[in-house]
Amino acid sequence: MTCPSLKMNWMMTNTTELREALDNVQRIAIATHVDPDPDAIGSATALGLALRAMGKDIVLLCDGPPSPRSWFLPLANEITTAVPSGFEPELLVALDSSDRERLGVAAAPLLEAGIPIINIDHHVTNLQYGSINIVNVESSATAELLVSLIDALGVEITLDIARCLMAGLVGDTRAFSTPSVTPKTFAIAARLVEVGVDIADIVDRVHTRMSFDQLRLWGLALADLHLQDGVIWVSVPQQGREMLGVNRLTENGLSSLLLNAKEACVSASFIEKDGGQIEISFRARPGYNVADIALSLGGGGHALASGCTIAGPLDQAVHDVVYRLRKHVIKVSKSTGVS
Ligand SMILES: [Mn+2]
Repeated sequence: MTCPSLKMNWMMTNTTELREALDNVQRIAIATHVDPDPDAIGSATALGLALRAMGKDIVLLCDGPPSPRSWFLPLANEITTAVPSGFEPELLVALDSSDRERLGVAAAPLLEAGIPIINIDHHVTNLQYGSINIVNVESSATAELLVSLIDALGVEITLDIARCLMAGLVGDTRAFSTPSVTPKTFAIAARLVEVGVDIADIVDRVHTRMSFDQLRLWGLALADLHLQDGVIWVSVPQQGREMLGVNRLTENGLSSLLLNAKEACVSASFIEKDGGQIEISFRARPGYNVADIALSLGGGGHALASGCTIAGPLDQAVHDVVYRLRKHVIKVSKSTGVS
């Protein structure tokens, strides 16, 4: 049982530290995790806009381009994979990233240089790697957590900032349909709608719209669907993508789709990337936990949604990971009678 008043004080201490840390610097790097989702991009762009409103010079760092689901956000076109020469950040704000490695090569030189880090996140797997850690696992998204921080910085939540934050909320909560949604999530969403955010438009852009190529890729994956001991999975070899002419991987909601099968307790999609690395996305029904397995494989996430990237070959990766998932499902089903 957590004590609400203690928690409030803890947050206030951290936001005071945050304010002081930001007051003392001019050039700030904002970094988010590799394979960025709408919460990663929405949080980075929202904080970028807020810090710019405070008169700070910023650079937004991320490995790889934002997914097409986030391209529409203000500042998304400023996200870069390296600090521009001549810009020397004095502080690094890490967003939505459970550990330093997930910040990718974009932030690596700054981590090596040892500049102070402000770690803002909501993942239960967060390793508290910052000089200041603002980690609240009760927030449904990093974007949700950011609202009180932006308030504490005295920055007005403009329509642009609100759209970025809503994209993060809608992304991580699958349009307010996950168990992580709380009354606070709705209170924050209501505030953003009051500022003028068109929630239907954001949900459409973040969740519903899909390219024709992505649907074709799903078709290929679903043609080879497996289910064993409550574990459902698909794998897409690089060759298959080439055959379809789908070279650029967009983030995949495939693992969420798989969990629609009523026989499934956990799902996994394995996608072979260019270069042979295997990108794995996990989803679980309540009662199961795919955070631990992702973490043990060098990834991160939440109990019900996580991911990682591991070495190939694809067949071996599928074999090893499915075996571990089956063991987990069998163990949980035995201990709880869940089926
Ligand atoms: Mn998130």
